[in-house]
Amino acid sequence: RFIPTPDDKFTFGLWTVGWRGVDPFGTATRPALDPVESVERLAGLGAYGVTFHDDDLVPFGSSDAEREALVKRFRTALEATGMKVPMATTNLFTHPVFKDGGFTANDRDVRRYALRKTIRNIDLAVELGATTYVAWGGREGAESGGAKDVRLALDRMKEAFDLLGEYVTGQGYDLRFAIEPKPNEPRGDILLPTIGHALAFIERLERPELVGVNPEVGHEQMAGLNFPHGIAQALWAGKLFHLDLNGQSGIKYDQDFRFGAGDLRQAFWLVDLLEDAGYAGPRHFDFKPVRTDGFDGVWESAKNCMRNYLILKERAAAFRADPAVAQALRDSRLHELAEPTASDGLSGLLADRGAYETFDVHAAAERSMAFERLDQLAMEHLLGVG
Ligand code: 3MF
Ligand code: MG
Ligand code: MG
Ligand code: MG
Repeated sequence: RFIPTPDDKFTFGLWTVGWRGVDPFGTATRPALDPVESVERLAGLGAYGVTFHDDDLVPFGSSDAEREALVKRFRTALEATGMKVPMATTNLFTHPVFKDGGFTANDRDVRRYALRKTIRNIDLAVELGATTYVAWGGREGAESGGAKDVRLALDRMKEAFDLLGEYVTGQGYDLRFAIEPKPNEPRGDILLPTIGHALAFIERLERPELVGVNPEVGHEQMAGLNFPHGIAQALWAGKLFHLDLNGQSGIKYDQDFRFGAGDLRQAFWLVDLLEDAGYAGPRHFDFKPVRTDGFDGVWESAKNCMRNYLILKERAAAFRADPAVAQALRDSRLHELAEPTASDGLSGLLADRGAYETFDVHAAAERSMAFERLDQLAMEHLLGVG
């Protein structure tokens, strides 16, 4: 049980299993992983595909010939294993040239370089079959107030996405962008810090239909936000183009635990939501295998990201199928929330004396919402005793 297959559409960033354990206080605890080995191992575990930053596949500064050879090897591994590349992204944060950002760096030449670096990898992403291009603006931000004029930076951010949209449209590419919000780390404050900020920004673009979001569990939780709620709003807006699954315990640094670790109850509601909404995109893991472990822990945690998703999927389905839950949902009047408030229109609402003049406010106030029973049933299903 809980053995994944490619039909489950689980994907992993090359940078996840390939993370060497470098953190702000310590050097690498594991050697580098060959992307080809990652593809083969993940395929063996039942994954659907991999994703990558340009520099994960082709180290920064490689020559054109080196790039060609690396891509060729990678493509051969994809073909041999049947692994897909549904998404790719750009590293605009590691090299010191991006210390003040990529698309919103104060230095104009850095911004132009960031766009060219992105476009170069977009071509490769499309060649490898990707249909989603993620943009995490990790260095788009500041540590101090005067360092960034945020309104101008947003102008430049919009300019970047407008240019990228123009590029993919001109090339006739079947590629959409997904902005990944994060509140802070590595910058003191990052622009487009939450799903909500990103959704509002997207509506100001020239081609809003080309741009959605790539929310990460831990990133919203770093801001103390409820991740399933954010995902629900992204779905409601038709903007959930992709997502990063992982684990996080509250408002801390970006922990990137395997999926299912950290806030388990939000993970349960997230899987319930994705499955109920019929989300058809990849279930993409962006996690960091703990630096205390060797490669045993790397593959163990990769396997368990998928396993935990499948366990939660089964638990959520059991919750939804339970007659006691159906009754509890009725008692909590979820079906009423699905009804329009004024199907009789504004005039009907205004003419309805029962809506106000004769409305029994006290009786309505006394009705229990019965949420405690509903939540306990959810918890018992989550714990496997439901
Ligand atoms: C950082 C992240 C990033 C993004 C990645 C994809 C290194 O906290 O989550 O991972 O997911 O750049 O755009
Ligand atoms: Mg992250
Ligand atoms: Mg994270
Ligand atoms: Mg991420």
